[in-house]
Amino acid sequence: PKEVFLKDYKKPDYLFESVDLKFQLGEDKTIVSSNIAVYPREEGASSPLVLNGSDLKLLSIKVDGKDLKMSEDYKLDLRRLTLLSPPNGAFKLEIVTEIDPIHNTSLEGLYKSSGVFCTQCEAEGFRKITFYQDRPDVMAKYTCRIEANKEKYPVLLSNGNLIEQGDLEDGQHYALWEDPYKKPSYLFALVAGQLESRDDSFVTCSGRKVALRIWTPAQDVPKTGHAMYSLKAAMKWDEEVFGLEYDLDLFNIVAVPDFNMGAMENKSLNIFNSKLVLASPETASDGDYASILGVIGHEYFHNWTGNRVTCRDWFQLSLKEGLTVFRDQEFSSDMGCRPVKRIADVSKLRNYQFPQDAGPMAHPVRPHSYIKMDNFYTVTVYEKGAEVVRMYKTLLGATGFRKGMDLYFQRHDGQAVTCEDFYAAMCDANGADLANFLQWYSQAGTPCVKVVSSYNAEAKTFSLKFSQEVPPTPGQPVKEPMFIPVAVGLLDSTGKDMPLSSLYSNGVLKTITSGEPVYTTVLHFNKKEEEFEFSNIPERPVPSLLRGYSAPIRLDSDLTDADLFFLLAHDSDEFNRWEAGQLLSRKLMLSLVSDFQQQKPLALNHSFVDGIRSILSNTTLDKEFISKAITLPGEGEIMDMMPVADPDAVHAVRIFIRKELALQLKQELLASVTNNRSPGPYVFDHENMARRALKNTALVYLATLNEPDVTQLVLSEYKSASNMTEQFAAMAALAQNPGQVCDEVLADFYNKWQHDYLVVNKWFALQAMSDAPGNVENVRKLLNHPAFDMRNPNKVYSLIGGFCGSPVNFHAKDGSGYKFLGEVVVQLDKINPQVASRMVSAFSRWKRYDEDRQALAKAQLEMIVSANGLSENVYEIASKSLA
Ligand code: BAL
Ligand code: ZN
Repeated sequence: PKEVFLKDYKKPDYLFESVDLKFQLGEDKTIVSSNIAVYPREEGASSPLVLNGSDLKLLSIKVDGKDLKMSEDYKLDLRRLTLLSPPNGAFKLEIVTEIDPIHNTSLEGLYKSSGVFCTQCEAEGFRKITFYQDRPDVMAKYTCRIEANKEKYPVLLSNGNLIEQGDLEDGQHYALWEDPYKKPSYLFALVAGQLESRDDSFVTCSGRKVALRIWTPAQDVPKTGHAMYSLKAAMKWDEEVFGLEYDLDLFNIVAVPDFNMGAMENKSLNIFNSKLVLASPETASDGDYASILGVIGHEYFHNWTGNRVTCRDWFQLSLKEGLTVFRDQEFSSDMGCRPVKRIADVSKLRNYQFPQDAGPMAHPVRPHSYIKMDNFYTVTVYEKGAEVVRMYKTLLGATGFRKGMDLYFQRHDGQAVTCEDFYAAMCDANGADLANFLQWYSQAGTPCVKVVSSYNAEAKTFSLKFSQEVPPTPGQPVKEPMFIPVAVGLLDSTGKDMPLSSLYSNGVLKTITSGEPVYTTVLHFNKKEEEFEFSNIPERPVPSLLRGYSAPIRLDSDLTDADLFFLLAHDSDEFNRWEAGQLLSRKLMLSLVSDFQQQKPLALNHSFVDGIRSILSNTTLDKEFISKAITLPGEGEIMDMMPVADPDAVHAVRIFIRKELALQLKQELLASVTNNRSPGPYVFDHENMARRALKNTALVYLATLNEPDVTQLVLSEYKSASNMTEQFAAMAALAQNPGQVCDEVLADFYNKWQHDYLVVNKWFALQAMSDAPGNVENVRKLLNHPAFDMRNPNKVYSLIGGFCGSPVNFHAKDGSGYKFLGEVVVQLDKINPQVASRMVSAFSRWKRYDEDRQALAKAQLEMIVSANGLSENVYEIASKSLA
């Protein structure tokens, strides 16, 4: 397979002015006609014109109305159609192709999902529809005419405005859509099917009335209320926070059950995985409601960050994705609880992105190369990319950041640009010099920062000495220092923030404030080593470092346990309050893992239990914050910190601590359950979600005791629950203890919900994640369950993805988990390479485990790499994992 490199980027020789598409949708084949106005980028150019194409049958090709001849005028291979000598100057290119959407199980290009035709073109799916310069820097105006059987496909949608529709002969009808905005091919979309819509409207800040429609099969329309609420909230928020207004009179969202990603931001026709649209209190959890809010916002925000201003090439993906994730994170924070959202986002980064950044697939936020672009829709490009955008805001302030955004749109509206263009807009708008900040785009690996503090009582100065190391990653053995913004506050002995007046670094004394007191300042740490000294500090402070998690780094400080307990109790920065508790938990877990490995008895220290007790009983704290603060770090996070990951030891320790806490805090946990029962019907707001979160966390702790009184309590919570959040949490709590009660509840849940495939997916995932010994056999059985279907990505993510997320069974010593995944990947790859490649990623950190496990995992990767007809998607991940 061919690798594509960023350094090889060349501008296209030909550009497209306009594209008129016609789709004749049929049951056994679909005919696609395209009519493209082509012009050379530079006058007089006469190089060949290369069009991408995949799985297409070419029916005809014409230039300026004349049929072209194979070999003489054009060449055709499996991946491209080359016009050998196009005319000098502008010309019309007409191509007719035949495609087979019905048998397209890759869910890329045009395919059918539950009877509905739909498209997915990002990143390179448009080439499965017709021959085209399928690259984001070719932007054109599109029209799209769709013809289909009227009875089977009454609704015909594409991008932009509907300008004509009508009936044709033989029960056919048509619709003609025109998108007035130039766009790259990856934003093209088409939908045809039996759908109904929830209709609403939004009046923009300048008075434009926008029709909003969310399309689903008729029976699901009642479940689109929350999605519509989310869309309207997102439209308003983008106007208020970024001054960005919607630019057409219509915005459509379509929900389909078979979709590789979460959703897709096609211009004015967003297509969504139905999991991220459909919700009712009975069937969707608080987590689902929050994801819907965030993803509806995310796709809507792309209208400016991604669509109006797009990427020059796919290496720049984070330009739109990192920025849009940052925007959706901020939106969700403003709609809910900011510290809690920050904690959730940082946990995701640590549990998923840090391991990626330390493994064989480590890549910079802007990758240098790829075999299949689909493999780079990663937590690094998205979540670390969002952290990079957040750092601009931390460095420039809210006003400076907004100025940078305004200049970015002013300069680049309608263009396909690069990460440097974004950086330049941020710097130029603020007259700022962000020095080596661009390293965040080009260097992979999580920077490790050490900090040592010292207090000089005589001089009343407090100093922080920083040093940084960026670990080597594939292809990048040596790294340069990064620009790391470190937000710092200092706590006095009563726990209050000290006012910060001046700071000395690099031989320069900087005044932090001369007026209003300042309690948090951002240090610009951009060298290998650097010391910062605060003056006028009357007593030894406890520093609160990296407030709000101001940079995506691993921080190693000299804070003592006493300092951490102090921060946990007093820090005004709620994120750091949580972080102090996590640092204590991590230390404790690692030391117990070492005891476990040496077969020493495990014991929990009192101060830790007391710390958790005081949080649990603190009525002034936010309840969701409490729930997060009493939750231990994930097993993956702890394994990531060990020289050799030991899933059995980490799991045993986590179970031990949870049981011990449940035993010692049983009364407090019971009170958290009884005090937080639903006062009435389900409400999606922070207060109610926080209450449910705390109650559910308490239930999960209590159920670890496996005592009859507790089991009865959890069972009664399960039976009386009036919403999915509480019903599912109670079932999950019981499922920790395999046995009769667990089996009965699982059977009851399936009986209740078998008609709702999204709920059944939760049921699959819960069983897949079980730590019951030998659970792989149960998962194998579930592959044959009538509700399971390998062709539906959500089902695969629930059952197979869920299984790989369970450290003990996936990493079972006998290799049964690895063997299972190896077999599934080979089978799945033939159906859907993108989904198979996501699954094979579970093997990527095999070198982190002991030698026996390494040998077993390696054997599976080798088997996969040698499989016949392997896709490039899976090949890239598997072969890089083996390297
Ligand atoms: N652009 C792919 C889906 C998303 O990130 O919005
Ligand atoms: Zn996105």
